[in-house]
Parts: sequence; C-alpha cells; structure tokens
Amino acid sequence: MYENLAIVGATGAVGRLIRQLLEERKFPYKTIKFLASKRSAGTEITFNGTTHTVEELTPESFEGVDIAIGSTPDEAAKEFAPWAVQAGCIVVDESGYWRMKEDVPLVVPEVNPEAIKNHKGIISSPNCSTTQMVVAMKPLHDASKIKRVVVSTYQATSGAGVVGEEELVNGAKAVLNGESFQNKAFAHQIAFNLIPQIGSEKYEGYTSEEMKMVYETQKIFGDDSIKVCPTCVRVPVTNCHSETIMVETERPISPAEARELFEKTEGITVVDNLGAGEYPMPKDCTNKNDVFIGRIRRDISCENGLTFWCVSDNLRKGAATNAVQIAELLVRSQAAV
Ligand code: 2RA
Repeated sequence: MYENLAIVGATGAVGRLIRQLLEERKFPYKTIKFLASKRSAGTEITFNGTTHTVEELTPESFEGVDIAIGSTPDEAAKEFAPWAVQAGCIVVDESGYWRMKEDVPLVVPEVNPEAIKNHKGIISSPNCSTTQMVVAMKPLHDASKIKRVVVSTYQATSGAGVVGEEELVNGAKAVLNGESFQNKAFAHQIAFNLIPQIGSEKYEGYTSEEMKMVYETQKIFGDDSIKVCPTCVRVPVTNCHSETIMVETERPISPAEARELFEKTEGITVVDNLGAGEYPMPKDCTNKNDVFIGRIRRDISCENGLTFWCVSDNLRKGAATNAVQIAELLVRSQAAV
C-alpha cells in the first residue's frame, strides 16, 4: 500500500499548496513527513490538526516512504530523487529536471493518466504553461487530431515565486510614489509593463519557457508531429496564467462543437458569453483547480482553425493540484491491483 508520504520542499509556495490540497482532498495516508533544505528545517507545520517539525532533506529521508511529492529547484530535484528511488519510494516531481528524460513519464491526469504505468520511480509534472494548454487541447485532439498550435501566454508573477509576486506589488507602489525600485526577480520592471521573455534564450530565438511548451506537449500526447509555436510573456498579474490558444485540426471543429466538448470535460469550466462580458479572468480563477476557457471562436484566418482564451491558477493546476492528482492516480492504481 502507498500510505507513507513525504512532501519535499514543504515550506515553499507550491509546497504549502500541496499540503493544503492533501487536506482538502482528504488524501489517504498513514504517516507523513515534511522535508526542506537545512535553512527551513525546524519550521513547525500544522497538518490535519497535528503539528509536524520540518526535517532536513538528506539521503536517509526516504526510508519507509512510499510516495514523495517534490516541489524544489531543479538542482535539488536532481539530487534527492535518486535517493528516494534507491529507498523504494516513488517521486512525483514538480521540477523541470526530470521531465524530458526518456524513462520518466510526464503526466497530466486528464490527458495521459495511463503513462504512470511506465514509471521507474520518478513521475514528472509539466511546467505550468504547458499543463493548462494540454488540458484544453485534449478533448479537441480526441475529436480531430491537432496538427498545429499557436499559443501566446500572459504569465503571472507568482510563476517566479513569492519574490515575483512581491516585486510586482512593491514595484507598483514605487512607480506610483515616484520612487526608484531595484528589480530582482525579473530582468526588467514588471509593474505597468510586459516582459516578452521567460527563461533563457534556447533555440532559434525561442526561450527555454517556450521550448518547454513545444517538447512537453509532444511528450504528453506522445506525438512529435504536433507543431507548437509559443510566445511567453510575463504580465503584471500576481496569480493565474492566461493563454490565447489557436489550434488547427485535421477536420474543422466548430465553436459549438468545441464548447460542447469542453463542457463535457472534467477539469474544464467554460465561461463564454462575450455579449454579457463573461470570460475567464485571472482574478476569478485564482484558488481554483480547473482550467477555464472562454472566447471560443473560429479562426477566421485558417480553414480548420479554432481559437480560444484559457486561464488557470498556475500554482494550483499548473503545479500543486496536478502533482497531487498524480499521487492520487498512484494510490488508485494500487487499490485496483
Ligand atoms: C513561470 N512557468 O511562470 C514558470 C514557472 N514554472 O515562470
């Protein structure tokens, strides 16, 4: 039975949400431990009414642990995941380090739950901008193969961590007060601005964040022929990533059919009434687990094209919720044996 849990990176922004989701969703467990770097070890955490002391992450941390959910920087994930696997523990990893390794399934439970069967100890959760897009693509792709996607993202500052959120708020105050402000989280001022670069320069003028959307989408659908053209932009919004997504399918999918497909899909909420001014907006989608879709319409520039607007909480479905859902899949798959 998978009943002994560890949360790695338990004190970070996503780690905190993972704890909250485990409580909210009544995740079954017998024992749970909270692990973090030396700096955060010793912190007290209340979980399901019991106080726990955060332990320092060491190679011995995973003895007797069945599932570890990790939300750490890439370097920490590179180091701790093999310790866990060595101890017989399955790692659900939020970091970017393991995602594209051949032996590591990259899973979004609404899209490719069957992929967890192929794990060799590590299962990865995708980057937030990919996750909400593939959830939206899935029902369309099942109805008619998606050949091409053109996506522009409007990514919230929380994607860069708590420091990103603070930089927007404090930077905005400084601008309004006419004071000078030193950016740290971002290369440029984010308040009252847009930054059309997330990540580093990676391939033919695309950034690392953009190429994640290409490679991760192809891996999740198991189809390298899906062409993806992304532009990722940091916007002055504290939480929830938004995306305009244009898909070109093998046969045309009308807006009415797309709306019906989205409405039938678990994990998607449609908010789409342009006349009434109703569409998903970051302020309404924060703290929600679903992917929200609106502005569904035909792409009038392309014969088999459909375009829509998609918003999701990048810390929830884009990170913590997806990881907890993968752990739930693992528990269910064991129960079914
Ligand atoms: C960002 N996608 O928004 C990244 C976080 N993983 O910066």
